[in-house]
Amino acid sequence: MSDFRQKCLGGERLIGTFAAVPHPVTVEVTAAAGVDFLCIDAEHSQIGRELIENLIRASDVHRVPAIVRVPGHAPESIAGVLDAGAAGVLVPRVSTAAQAKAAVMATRYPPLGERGVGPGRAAGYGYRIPDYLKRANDEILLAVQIETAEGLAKVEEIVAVEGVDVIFIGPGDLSVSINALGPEGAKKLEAAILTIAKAARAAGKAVGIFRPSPDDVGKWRDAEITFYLIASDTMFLGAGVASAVSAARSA
Ligand code: 3PY
Ligand code: MG
Repeated sequence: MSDFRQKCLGGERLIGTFAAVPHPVTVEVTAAAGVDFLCIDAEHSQIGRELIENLIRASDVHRVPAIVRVPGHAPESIAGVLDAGAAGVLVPRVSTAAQAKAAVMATRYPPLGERGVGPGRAAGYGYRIPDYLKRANDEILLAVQIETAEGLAKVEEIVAVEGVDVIFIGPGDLSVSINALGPEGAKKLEAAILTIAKAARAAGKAVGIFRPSPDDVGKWRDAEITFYLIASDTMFLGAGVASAVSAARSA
């Protein structure tokens, strides 16, 4: 029994990162480093369906829940990663209640949704289907991203959708979509983030956000943002190498 979803819903602060490197070694290294969860990024990384199952397996070795950011809204991509054993899905660019409802339908088994039953890894390759059916709706996390101007304008209707667990803010896309780029746009972006967080909390949803570094995580405590994806394996690798080389050069 995994308590990952319950921890998210209960507002426990969880720190994860994106897995963008298409290799299980990196997932193992990251999982063993102590993250609370991983998000395999199949939206912006070159990670295809067959590889996802092995990346989830690598995370499972260290008992770290792995969710998957699916490339879009197709129900078959959501079903595919859940069948592979993902602890949940992160659905990008959700801008309307209808899109959020469609994500719920694809993620939850009846009567809450329309997910199809299959003999995937999650269900013991067919040998543990009844057991998986009993617990999947309780254990699978559904996070949807609000990261467009339309999503911001329709935030109240999106956060009201039953079956969505986490409203995840994508500041990168949001800043482009609402024209709040760079230092000049910082105030506008922050106001948009706080609007989304406030609406989500008022609707009883957990709130998450992407941060490129851990530097300002404390700043979002008052907004009750508890679900963090900090950078990615590729970003940590680049930052680690750059800082080591610079330290060695100045020694
Ligand atoms: C964004 O910032 O747009 C994201 O999707 C981060 O995950
Ligand atoms: Mg985005």
